[in-house]
Amino acid sequence: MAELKRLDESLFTTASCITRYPEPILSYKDVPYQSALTFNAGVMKKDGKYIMIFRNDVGDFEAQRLFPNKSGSITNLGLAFSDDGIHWDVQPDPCFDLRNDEIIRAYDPRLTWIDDEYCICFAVDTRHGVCGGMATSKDLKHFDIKSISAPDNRNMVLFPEKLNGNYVRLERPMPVYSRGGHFFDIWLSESPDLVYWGKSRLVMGTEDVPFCNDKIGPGAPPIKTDKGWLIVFHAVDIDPERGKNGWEPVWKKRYVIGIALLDLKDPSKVIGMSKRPLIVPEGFYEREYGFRANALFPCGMLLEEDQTVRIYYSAGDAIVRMATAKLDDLLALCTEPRK
Ligand code: BMA
Repeated sequence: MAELKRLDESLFTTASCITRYPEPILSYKDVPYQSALTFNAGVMKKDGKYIMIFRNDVGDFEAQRLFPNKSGSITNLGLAFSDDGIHWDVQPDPCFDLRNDEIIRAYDPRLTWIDDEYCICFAVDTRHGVCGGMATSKDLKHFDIKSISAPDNRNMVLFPEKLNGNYVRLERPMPVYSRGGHFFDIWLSESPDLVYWGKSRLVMGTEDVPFCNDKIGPGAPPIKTDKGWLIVFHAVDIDPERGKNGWEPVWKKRYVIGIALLDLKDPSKVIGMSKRPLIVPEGFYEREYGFRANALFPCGMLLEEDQTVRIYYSAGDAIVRMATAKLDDLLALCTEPRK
């Protein structure tokens, strides 16, 4: 494995334009069926209502805390609705579960509204590798699986409109032979029909991100602005000195949230990126609580009428959180050096 880049620790502060909602907005306590960890939630807004699909790891919260990795590994996806995007009404049953002899779990959903239907992107652990899947739905009850990629690939997010006649997604393949083992970058692919994907090209390499020495991955479906497509992504750094960190016996990684701007016409071109993280783990829920402390993972982002952006992200692989910022401040972070 290639040597790890040493990172400047002073980069790791949260941007001052970010305001966190103080409490988790979803935890296992909100779920009316078996649940231990609720996280990595795709969120969108339609007709004034907020819609969330979240990853639900089944088990017992206390057992997970005391015996991580030993208390079962069943995952399904839950569905929740909300009038304010903060208080959620979780539906009585999970909405999505692909388990069979080959598929171990579908997880980490992202939600996009396109062509008058929902499109959900998800990761799939199979017995022969990790894949990225996409499905459409009119009612979030019945899903039409459009594609499941070859391994290893995941973290797919779909743009909310076609560009030059094609659907466009960001994705994160995992090249283990050719990139030194652990440098995984953000790519873009196009499709005429959500089934066949091609014209793949690199968007952003890990080496472009000063607060990463491991991997990056797309976070939420992009938001269209006058200046470009606004994206959030997760960026990971490894410190071999880190030991136990959360409930897992060993966890040497930290996941932070980054922000960038992509060209409106050709979103494989990065036209701006904050050289510092947007959000880093802070406070009890992000640094102490949960399965894997110091792991922030964004899967949802939406723009309100008053130009506030909401970012939905998970902490500790255990809860969903929400933070807000003004759109103009986020755009400025992508194009101007931060003080
Ligand atoms: C990633 C995925 C996510 C998870 C994150 C942090 O590699 O497995 O599902 O939230 O790690 O543990």
